[in-house]
Amino acid sequence: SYKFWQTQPVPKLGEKNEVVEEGPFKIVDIDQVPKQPGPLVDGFEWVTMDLTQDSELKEVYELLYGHFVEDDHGQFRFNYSVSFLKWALLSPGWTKEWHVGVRATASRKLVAFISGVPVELRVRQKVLHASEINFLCIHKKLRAKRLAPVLIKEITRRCYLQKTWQAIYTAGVVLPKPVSTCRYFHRSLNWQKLYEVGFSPMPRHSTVAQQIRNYKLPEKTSTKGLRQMEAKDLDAVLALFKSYMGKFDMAPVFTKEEIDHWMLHKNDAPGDRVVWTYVVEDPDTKEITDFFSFYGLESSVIGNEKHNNVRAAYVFYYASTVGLTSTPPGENEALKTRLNALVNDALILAKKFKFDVFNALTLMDNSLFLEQQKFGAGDGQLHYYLYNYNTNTIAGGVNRSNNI
Ligand code: YNC
Ligand code: MG
Repeated sequence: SYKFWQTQPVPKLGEKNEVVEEGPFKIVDIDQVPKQPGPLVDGFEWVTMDLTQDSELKEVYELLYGHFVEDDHGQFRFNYSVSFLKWALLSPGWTKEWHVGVRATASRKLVAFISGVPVELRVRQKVLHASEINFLCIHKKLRAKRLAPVLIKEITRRCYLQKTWQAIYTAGVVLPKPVSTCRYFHRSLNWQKLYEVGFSPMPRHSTVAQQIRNYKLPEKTSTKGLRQMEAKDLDAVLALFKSYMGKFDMAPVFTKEEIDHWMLHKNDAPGDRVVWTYVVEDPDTKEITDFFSFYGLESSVIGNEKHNNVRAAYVFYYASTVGLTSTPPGENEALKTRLNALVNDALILAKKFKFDVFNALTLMDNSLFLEQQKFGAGDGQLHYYLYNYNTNTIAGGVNRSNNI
């Protein structure tokens, strides 16, 4: 019955999809926003985490490692790496006020967390100065005690204090009320391992050998002019990103600094790399005609004899000049051909970097390549939500690092 959510500035679940005038549900008077956090249950206290300190980052890592999102059968749990958390939580414009923890007063143990980072989010023609809320996590021993609403109200207060009146967030659960719902698709890179951990079933009448053959990939990429993105490509990638994202209902509006942050791998230890971005440089004109990116995120495998983790790569952003010449999205043969070539190369590269599976959501132009590249529908859904913004249904979500 959504005791908490029905008090919040979000649409009601049952409401008909009438066309609404898009805008905030409420205008907040900053003078009415409490300057101090609300009360917490006895024995616990609010803390602002300093994630520039490796020790505090490690505490968030440990909390999520043991208690963050699992699949429906409790077989897998996301294992966000320390470098991933740095990437996701210390993005341009970050503020430590939005890295909110709850500690047990006596032991100092971190038992809950919620975070936000700023994002300029375009919803159709309007650009919202929003926060992106992620990594809400409560220790398993403190579940079902109505702590989640307390955390959500606290991050809301802290967003309001920074004059941020809207937020975007995603969840696997249904809440009032999704603006968009996407499905997960998975493309096996290491079928045998996925089979052994219980992620991929053996299709009827198939064999291990047949499955391996089915997912076999060429050794080398095929797109002429494909190479890793470098700092010198920032302006070109930003321009391509801007024009390509223009065809979708909802998308972040990135600055050059944000493209730099989200696309360009910064020097972590080799095993800690988070994001891979490739560009296509036309051999004749030297023009950057396309780019694609993917990020890496492990899941822990719970209780398997042979394997501890599954290494997944996730389709992140991409753009192609091919896709700019015709509309509407989803009806473009030339783009379909191009994206299939690019994604096939992405699969080859991800395989080379030892990923076991390549994941994608049903958003952007992904429907143009999912089937041909042998992605299969998963059982997971991802719902997209906007806080304090009434909007008509949006086709496709927005691809962010919080696709959970
Ligand atoms: C969820 N994922 O419906 P009602 S996603 C939001 N997002 O409220 P309790 C959620 N709300 O129905 P528990 C939610 N899951 O009574 C549950 N709820 O209105 C609602 N799991 O609270 C739920 N991380 O404390 C109910 O439940 C109320 O102890 C129940 O805690 C929930 O990061 C949770 O899946 C999820 O750690 C913290 O189960 C816990 O079960 C847990 O009794 C594993 O809560 C990890 C996990 C969630 C990942 C994510 C996005 C979060 C978005 C939060 C909403 C942000 C709103 C915008 C704020 C800024 C505004 C501005 C400006
Ligand atoms: Mg609770």
